[in-house]
Amino acid sequence: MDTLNYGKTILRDMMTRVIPRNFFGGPLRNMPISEFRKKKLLYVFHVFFDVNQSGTIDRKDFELAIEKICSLRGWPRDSPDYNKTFESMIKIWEGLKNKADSNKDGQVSVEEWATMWDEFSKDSENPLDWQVQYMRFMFEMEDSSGDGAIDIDEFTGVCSCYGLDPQECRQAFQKMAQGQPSVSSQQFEELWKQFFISENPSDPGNFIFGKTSF
Ligand SMILES: [Ca+2]
Ligand SMILES: [Ca+2]
Repeated sequence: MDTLNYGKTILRDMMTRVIPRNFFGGPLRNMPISEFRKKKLLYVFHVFFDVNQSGTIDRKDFELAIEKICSLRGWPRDSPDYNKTFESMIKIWEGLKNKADSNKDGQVSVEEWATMWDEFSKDSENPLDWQVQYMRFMFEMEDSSGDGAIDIDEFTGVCSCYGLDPQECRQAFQKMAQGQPSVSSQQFEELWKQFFISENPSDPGNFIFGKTSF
């Protein structure tokens, strides 16, 4: 290999390490959604839904998430809490698949995912059933003490079980709760909607999934 080609190879190698995968538009480049909202949608897709990192969401991801959540809580297989979690999660998956899997291949792709949330952003007062079920499920999972509010430790416990840095989760909670010690279910609902529709990076709802910036 001559020096020029060697230089090109090194440069290409460096570029692929330094430039983020979505720099040139990524999988959603043809969609009329702002870059800020695309980043948020892809983040939730990859971190909270595509648990086995296959590039799509399907039932296997939900089965893995059930195991993750139940082991975090210390709920053994076939215990009532395990079975309740299993039923809720599978119902959420069925609801998501029925609404988002438009080509009916049993997988929800990044494009199908973003299309569905873009529709939500245009009519957030009328969410889909699975979206409401998932939001409530997340709230109940985070509210491990069951007192109707989420505090910083509860929030950090759940978010970090999805592989997030606990320190960043704590900062995200503080930004989301805006100085309050806890977030009620009603506040959670408003913050949740804001995550999916907000175009303003300083809105508190942007931090509801444990990340401090996009
Ligand atoms: Ca997957
Ligand atoms: Ca599909």
